[in-house]
Amino acid sequence: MRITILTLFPEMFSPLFGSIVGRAVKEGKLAIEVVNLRDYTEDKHLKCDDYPFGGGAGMVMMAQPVGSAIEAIDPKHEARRIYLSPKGRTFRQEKVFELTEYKHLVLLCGHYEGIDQRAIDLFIDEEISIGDYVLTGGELPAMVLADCVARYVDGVLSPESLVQESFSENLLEYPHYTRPVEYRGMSVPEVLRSGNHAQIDKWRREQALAITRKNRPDLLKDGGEVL
Ligand code: 4G4
Repeated sequence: MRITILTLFPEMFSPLFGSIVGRAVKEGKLAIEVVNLRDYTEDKHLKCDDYPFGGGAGMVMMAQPVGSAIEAIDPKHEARRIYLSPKGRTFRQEKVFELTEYKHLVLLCGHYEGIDQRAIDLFIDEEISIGDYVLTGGELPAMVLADCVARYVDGVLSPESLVQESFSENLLEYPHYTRPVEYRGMSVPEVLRSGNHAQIDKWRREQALAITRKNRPDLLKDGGEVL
């Protein structure tokens, strides 16, 4: 898998290269390229934004640097080209599974008021939002998407941790405990130390159902989605 990120703020992506995703990149399992859109501007002052036609507050990112960058990086349109924007379809786990099927993802990060609509119409396959809130830029959403997809690249996570997830489909996770047995007067539930795995599985299923009912009743209703 290859992920290309197009941004005016490449330095924002350093955290992605720490942690588990960074290890996968170092081990060659995953290629992540961060491309500075400013490198593609044809403006003599390296400008990448301008005032909005029609007036109004803020600046708009110009179509030209975006178009030139995408054409240089994916000339034959073999990549899935994604624009991170609050107007996109809401990101869910099903989309992660869909995106893991592509060899190359291009993630376009907008800033200011967003990008000239012509660049979106000409060069973007789909617009994705990570949730119903507004951020200063698409960089954090791009990192969220890259992290979600990276988990499914071969060898990034242990197969056990992914199998575990598919078992608990449609439910939130049961609570986890580790040592010590007692912390500030609170004990680890007895059943988890019983060694009775049938009982443990039953308890975990009940706990998962209870937390889902409390926090995400929508997941239990008909048409609840894969989590
Ligand atoms: C595109 C258009 C994504 C990108 C406008 C991006 C939230 C999300 C941006 C903007 C974003 C999300 C500046 C409003 C950058 N905010 N929910 N901001 N804005 O995925």
